[in-house]
Amino acid sequence: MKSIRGIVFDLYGTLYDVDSVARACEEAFAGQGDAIARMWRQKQLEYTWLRSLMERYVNFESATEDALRFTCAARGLALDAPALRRLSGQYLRLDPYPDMPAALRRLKDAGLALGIVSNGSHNSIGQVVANSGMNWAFDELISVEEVQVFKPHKKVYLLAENRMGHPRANLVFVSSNGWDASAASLFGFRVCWVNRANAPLDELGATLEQVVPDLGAMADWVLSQP
Ligand code: LAC
Repeated sequence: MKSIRGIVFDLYGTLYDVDSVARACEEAFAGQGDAIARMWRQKQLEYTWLRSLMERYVNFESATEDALRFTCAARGLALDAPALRRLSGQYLRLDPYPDMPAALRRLKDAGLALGIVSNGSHNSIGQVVANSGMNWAFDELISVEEVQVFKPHKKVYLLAENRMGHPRANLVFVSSNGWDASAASLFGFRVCWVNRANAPLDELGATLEQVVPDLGAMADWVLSQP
């Protein structure tokens, strides 16, 4: 194994808790917050994949709003324009996972370059990071906007490798999304899958170098590598 020079993180669900939008959904639609948040996230991902296949990129904010409109329509819920804006805005104010700041501090203190590569637009990534006071942690904030196609397209991982400035074999890719971790591994990154939900690995033909339950264990593993 090549020595580790830097780490690239997925954003949604890996560093920041997408379930934190469930609270706002619950306030808007009592008794349905969790179910709406889950379907919304799933649709949001589907729309990014479908748009990539269709070669009809829209930015992540638009895909997120489209997914919420679909989710409410599917559940027979009325969604007016202010509610759409308010709920979609929650994706800009996500809570970091509680173990995230300390884990990143340890990696940073070890001299590793840290970056985020996300489906989010430059604006979304920038706001999520700034709103959580985490700007100090990252050397690179990398958005798919630059290649106009979403993960898991290879162009996105190539963009991340180029922007981080180290060969892929010297970079660890960290994601809690099994499909993202799989694609990153097939691309050639060293991969650490943060499998919080103890889910089975997606059947995409990839093997992952390391699987951990949380970001603290991720930092332990990275720092134990030669
Ligand atoms: C992201 C999604 C895939 O941050 O979680 O790109």
